[in-house]
Amino acid sequence: MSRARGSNSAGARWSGTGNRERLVDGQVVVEPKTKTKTKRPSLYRVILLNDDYTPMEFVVELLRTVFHKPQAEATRIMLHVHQNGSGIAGIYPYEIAETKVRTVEQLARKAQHPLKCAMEPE
Ligand code: TYC
Repeated sequence: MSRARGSNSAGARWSGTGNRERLVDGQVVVEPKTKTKTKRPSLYRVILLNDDYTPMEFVVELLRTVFHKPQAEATRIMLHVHQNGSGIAGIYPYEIAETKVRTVEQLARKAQHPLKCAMEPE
């Protein structure tokens, strides 16, 4: 429905089709609504995988430096991975999660540890 702009008896403005309408040859033309709503990014879990060789201190250090976990939480996550086979290092939007995975694997490779890391949709 297209309405002219105006105000009600209480003085409140009502916009109807907002500022999307114009007159063309005496006809009211309403532009289609353009999408302006923002969407929250979908999130991904970054998963650390256990192995038999990567030193515990190395994993804790990664959790502190790459995932910004405090010492106690980093230790807790590392032990969880050690005991359960895998665990969540953090939850991030896609591109950030991707960068964390790459950073972990680069640092592990450089230190010659077999540590593996993955990401999965939250
Ligand atoms: N299991 C390793 C060890 O006993 C420690 C470890 C923990 C390795 C977590 C990887 O993601 C990992 N040294």
